[in-house]
Amino acid sequence: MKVENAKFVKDYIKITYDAWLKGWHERNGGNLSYRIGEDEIKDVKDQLSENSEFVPIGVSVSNLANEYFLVTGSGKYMRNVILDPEANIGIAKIDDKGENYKIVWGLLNGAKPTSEFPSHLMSHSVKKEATGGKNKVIYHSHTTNLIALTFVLPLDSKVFTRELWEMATECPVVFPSGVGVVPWMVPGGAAIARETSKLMEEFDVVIWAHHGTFVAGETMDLAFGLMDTAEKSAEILVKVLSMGGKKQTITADNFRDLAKEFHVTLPEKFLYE
Ligand code: 2HA
Ligand code: ZN
Repeated sequence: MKVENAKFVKDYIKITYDAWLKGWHERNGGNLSYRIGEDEIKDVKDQLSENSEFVPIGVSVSNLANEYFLVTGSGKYMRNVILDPEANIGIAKIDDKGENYKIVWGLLNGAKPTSEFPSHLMSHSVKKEATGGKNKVIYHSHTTNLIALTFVLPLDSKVFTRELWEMATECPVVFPSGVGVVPWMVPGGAAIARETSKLMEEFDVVIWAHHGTFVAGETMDLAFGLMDTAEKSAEILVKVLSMGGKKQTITADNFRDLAKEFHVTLPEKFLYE
């Protein structure tokens, strides 16, 4: 099967275009990676060229050895993926130590994976372990309202989680473990990858102060939906703060009632008075 016709590639393209329309991907902002399943890679195996050189990832991810990832190209625009997938995204294969990758499809003319590939792979590594292999997607975007909030709220997971939960009743059900916050760091390297992946052990949403958001999900729909839900909640909070702040809200006890009814566990550390 042609790679472009595989369902996981079509799903990937749909998300990149939907996300562009959301306004989260100015210029080359943001990137998406998908850990391709064994069945899925089998269907396109005859389209892959395995003779490219391995290059260092910059981090070590031994539990991802020999896995294949569909990933955005460095400097490539999310809005262009739909126009020419083979030029803007590619399939990277990890070596048998989890320390190097090579491009086996796409990223034409010597293009490289996103500069955030180390953050994606370290987060995949943590999530693969934590979900028994179920998590497949790591997605980074430049969500306008979540970024705006990092200029006014304390850069504290407890505050961000509670404020976002209060802005929409569905939030604690969609991200019951809360959100993590990474203080401002230089993007694109091993240090921010380590900080992000540490928080991914606890959270599915990690906000990079003054930069953007990382989410993890089992499917493209779940990852995109999670980004969309958190960002929608941030948009409401920006409006509420702009109107002079909360006059009433959802209380800690309201959340406890919600948790019971919806069968989710909400950590007490977020339900402070
Ligand atoms: O791919 O979003 O963080 C461009 C970025 C870097
Ligand atoms: Zn970014």
